[in-house]
Amino acid sequence: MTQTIGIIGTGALGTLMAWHWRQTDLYAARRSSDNPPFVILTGDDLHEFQAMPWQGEPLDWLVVCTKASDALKALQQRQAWLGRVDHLLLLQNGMGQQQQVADWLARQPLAPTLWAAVSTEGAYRTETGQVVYAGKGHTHAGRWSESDIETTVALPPGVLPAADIRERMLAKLAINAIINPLTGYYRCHNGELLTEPDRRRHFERLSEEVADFYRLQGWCSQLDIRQQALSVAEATARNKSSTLQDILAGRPNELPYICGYLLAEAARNRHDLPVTQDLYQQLTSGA
Ligand code: KPL
Repeated sequence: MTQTIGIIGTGALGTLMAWHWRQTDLYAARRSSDNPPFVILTGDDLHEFQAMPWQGEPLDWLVVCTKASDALKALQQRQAWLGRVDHLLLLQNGMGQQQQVADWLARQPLAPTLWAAVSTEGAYRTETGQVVYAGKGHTHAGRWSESDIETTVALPPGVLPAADIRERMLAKLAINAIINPLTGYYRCHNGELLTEPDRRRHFERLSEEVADFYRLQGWCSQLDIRQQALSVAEATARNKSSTLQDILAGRPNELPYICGYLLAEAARNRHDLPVTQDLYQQLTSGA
């Protein structure tokens, strides 16, 4: 049966997901009343397709692809319609917003089940506003509050079930906590963190700090954080990180939900993360 899916947040990742789900009954929740088509470049092909404007129709899935900081506000603005949504999926960088949303949903009379997702798909928006599908990856989703896989719920097309969604999100957070602040600080492409000696030393110090903290917390024990950060920086060498893109565009960045999350966890455990703290202060002061 065709699924009914709504998307909030029509940035690069939201547009890519809309492209994957274009065969479903697809809705886009936008702030303005005009409903422009989605446009995406995959390889050499430019595709244009339309979603219906969401005005509270019943949905199997409402997928939130906004920035982490906008997730709760976006849902609060559509509070009256959430009783008609079966499942809510948060697909964003960072951590902290999932629990904010979970706490808010717990106070609502009729609330969808809450899921979180992490994606290795690559999409970005060019300076001219064009969304480009830059690299195929995988999107995993799991229940936020229960650790078991829900076999009875059909996930949106192409999304894979994950019983360990928090571990997967923490694993991605570790990589974002290394590459994103450093590329923002040096205003450089991901690969340029490795090729210039001062940046590379900074990369090594931050990797060690994040890896030590994860060990202390007992998070992602199977993950070699430094090695993984190296591999991702190499594989995405020509990318501008999402943080750098935000900084260059003068938008608020997601570091409060990346470094800020780690710093809050560290503070709760009376642990210092001086390299993270220093970068975070420099990149968020005045933001
Ligand atoms: O997820 C990313 C981001 O930019 O937010 C990485 C993995 C660092 C790729 O650019």
